[in-house]
Amino acid sequence: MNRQDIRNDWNVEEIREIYNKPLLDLVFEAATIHRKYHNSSEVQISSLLSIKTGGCKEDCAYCPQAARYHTDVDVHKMMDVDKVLFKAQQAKEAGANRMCLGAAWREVRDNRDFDKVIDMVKGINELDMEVCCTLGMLTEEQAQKLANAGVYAYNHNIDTSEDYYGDIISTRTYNDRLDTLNNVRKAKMTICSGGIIGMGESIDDRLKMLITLSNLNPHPESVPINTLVPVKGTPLEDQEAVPFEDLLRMIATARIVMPKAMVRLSAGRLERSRMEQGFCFMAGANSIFAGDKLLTTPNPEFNQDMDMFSFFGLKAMPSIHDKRKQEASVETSNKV
Ligand code: SAM
Ligand code: DTB
Ligand code: SF4
Repeated sequence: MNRQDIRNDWNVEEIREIYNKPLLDLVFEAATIHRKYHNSSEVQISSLLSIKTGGCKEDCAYCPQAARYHTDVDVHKMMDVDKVLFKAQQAKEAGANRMCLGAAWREVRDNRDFDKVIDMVKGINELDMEVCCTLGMLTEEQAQKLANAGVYAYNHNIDTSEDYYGDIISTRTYNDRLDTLNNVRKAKMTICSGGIIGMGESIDDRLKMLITLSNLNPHPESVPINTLVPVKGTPLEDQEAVPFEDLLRMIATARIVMPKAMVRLSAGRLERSRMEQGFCFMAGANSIFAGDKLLTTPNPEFNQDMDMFSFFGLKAMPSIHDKRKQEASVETSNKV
């Protein structure tokens, strides 16, 4: 490993210089780093499931699930454990080997709903699927409980730069988010943290967000780059669409500054053509959310994504369970 590739001290001038390179030079550099640290023919497929929908107390300006905005989202209480396990089984049969459970909570509370989540996590692990959760803020103890139940990754986005955060959310602070990430790290779950582009922030805000993420030591294992899905009824419903070039530059820059992370091409894929998405995979994206729904908004059909994969010669990445099994079988055959 070249030590200089993995850094926790990027500054805004350096990142700006990378971001503003001639487009094809930028993509080439990102693709080169990508191929050094990853198998570039593999893309992780994660399936998202909203286990508790809408009615959230927070005021995140982008979010269709915030109770204070009038959106078309149907509020739904916590799903039953059996139903979630059934959905996980279906996702597995369709080809996903990672399941991400999302709840419209400000923070986790120590109540029966949290106990249910713990049972869901255990059940999904028994299906040999990797489990990720995104449930809002966590204390150290709650993080430990999730880790003990078998949660592999915790998603908690910082969303934008610290400077712009207050324009988007007022009901919690940037530091609240960072505290939870710290608790996730202490509990030894992997960190999935990224943000959203297209909320009216400047390019520098996007780059500062990448600096905050890359200053985490170690880097987040997974960095979702969402493009805003403007939802009617939210304060950001009329935001302008993000030019493709901006998304591509953002993905490539994230790949260069966090070489080992999984960079996830997250919300907003419906608005991108197959070729545009292919360009993102070239520039270092190596993970997607698949299935016809994100949490509450539409996403490409699973079969359409599988066609796209075969068109580009991509295949689904093995889950952490598959990798552990492969390692165990190599160890056994070495002993024989
Ligand atoms: N309530 C928890 C929280 O806020 O951490 C978990 C669920 S929340 C919906 C997860 C993430 O989805 C947010 O942090 C945000 O980055 C992303 N998100 C929500 N609404 C979005 C939208 N309209 N467009 C793009 N990303 C969105
Ligand atoms: C993430 O970064 N993107 C996903 C996941 N983490 C939980 C959520 C996207 C949500 C898009 C809006 C919706 O479907 O409600
Ligand atoms: Fe609630 Fe999460 Fe939506 Fe914010 S992003 S309103 S915390 S569900």
